Amino acid sequence: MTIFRVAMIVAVALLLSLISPAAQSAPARQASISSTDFCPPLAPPAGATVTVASAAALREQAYDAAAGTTILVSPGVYELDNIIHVVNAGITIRGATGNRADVILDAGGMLTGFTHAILIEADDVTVADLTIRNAGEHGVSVNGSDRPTLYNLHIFDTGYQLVKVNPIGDGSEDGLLACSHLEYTTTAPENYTNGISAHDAHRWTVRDNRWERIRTPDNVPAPTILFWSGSSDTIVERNVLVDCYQGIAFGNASHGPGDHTGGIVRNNMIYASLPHDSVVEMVHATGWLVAHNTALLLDPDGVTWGMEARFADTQGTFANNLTNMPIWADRDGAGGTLQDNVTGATPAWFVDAATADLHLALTATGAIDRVAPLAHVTADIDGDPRSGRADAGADELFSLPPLDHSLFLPAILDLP
Ligand SMILES: [Ca+2]
Ligand SMILES: [Ca+2]
Ligand SMILES: [Ca+2]
Repeated sequence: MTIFRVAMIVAVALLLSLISPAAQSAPARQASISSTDFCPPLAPPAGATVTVASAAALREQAYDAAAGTTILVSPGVYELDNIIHVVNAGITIRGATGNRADVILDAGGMLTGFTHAILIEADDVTVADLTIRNAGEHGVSVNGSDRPTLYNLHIFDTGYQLVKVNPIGDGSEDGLLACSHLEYTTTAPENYTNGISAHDAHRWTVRDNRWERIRTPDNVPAPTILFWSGSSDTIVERNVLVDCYQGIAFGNASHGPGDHTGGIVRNNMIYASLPHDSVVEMVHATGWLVAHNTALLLDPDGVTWGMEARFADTQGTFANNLTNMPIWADRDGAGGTLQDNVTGATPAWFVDAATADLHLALTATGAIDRVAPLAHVTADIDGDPRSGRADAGADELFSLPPLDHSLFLPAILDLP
């Protein structure tokens, strides 16, 4: 076979792939070439299992069951009769059907109900597949316990933070908050809130959650995802934030140096059409990477920037982010590094900005293939690989490889 014939075959195959129906329809909406499911159902319970169908039984089992017991909660609305307090290691509390809408734990009312719906004071505890609402202060509190798993939850309308990690003992290590929906119906009932506030937390992962309207009545600064008070190595990825006043923060201006160490913020989508502040803040924080996040911010409340690093003790890197507002890398003397960020996005660059779908549209030529891929971000928010030239922001648009000789020339030359 001549080199000419091989080249012709390659060219024809490429042309066919370009005009095939699959290739034409692929970039339409959530253009994903990956089947990655980041939120599969939890594995069936292993070990001792008990099923409960009343608030009292749930509370009693949560407190008294032997370590390692799984408590399956039957479908229904549970008006709690006190805090669900977990004190034995390895307890799992999960909705019996796997559908979080089928089991609703109601703690009585924002600011007026029981302070926590669920209070965890033991290691290796899992809470999954259920809904929590109307806690006086917090939906779930973790008191320095290690390896908590909070999975497939719907937590909304609590008095203070929806999820709280308190600095008890040696802190909370290796926690997971994933695949959950956390929101206020309108706003928090007062100005003291966050989506999650974690003190002295280490190697936590917050991923694949949707956060909506995490904001206060008076629009005071309140990060949606806040790790601080000596926290370290937090990973925040593939979250979608909608109409939250602030976004993701490592450290806080009310604290001092050492408030957060390490950590990665990647592949998150942040959209705000309600008034908002800066949505990624690295404050008294060192060694962080903020990469491949998309932020479309349409009603800035006195800010002229969308992301920031702040104070002279702060160092880290903003890379490959896609926003419509500048990134302030040296606020108050901070040592943030800027690398390949694209800050000129418009709503037209996205599939459906009005519904917070910030996947790239084909028109986003200012973002597509504009940045060098990073070793710490090998896939996008959909699990699509980032190969070749990467796209700025959280989404890698599925597109056919460019007509680049380097892609098929070696195949031709290698043939006998
Ligand atoms: Ca601990
Ligand atoms: Ca690309
Ligand atoms: Ca994608």
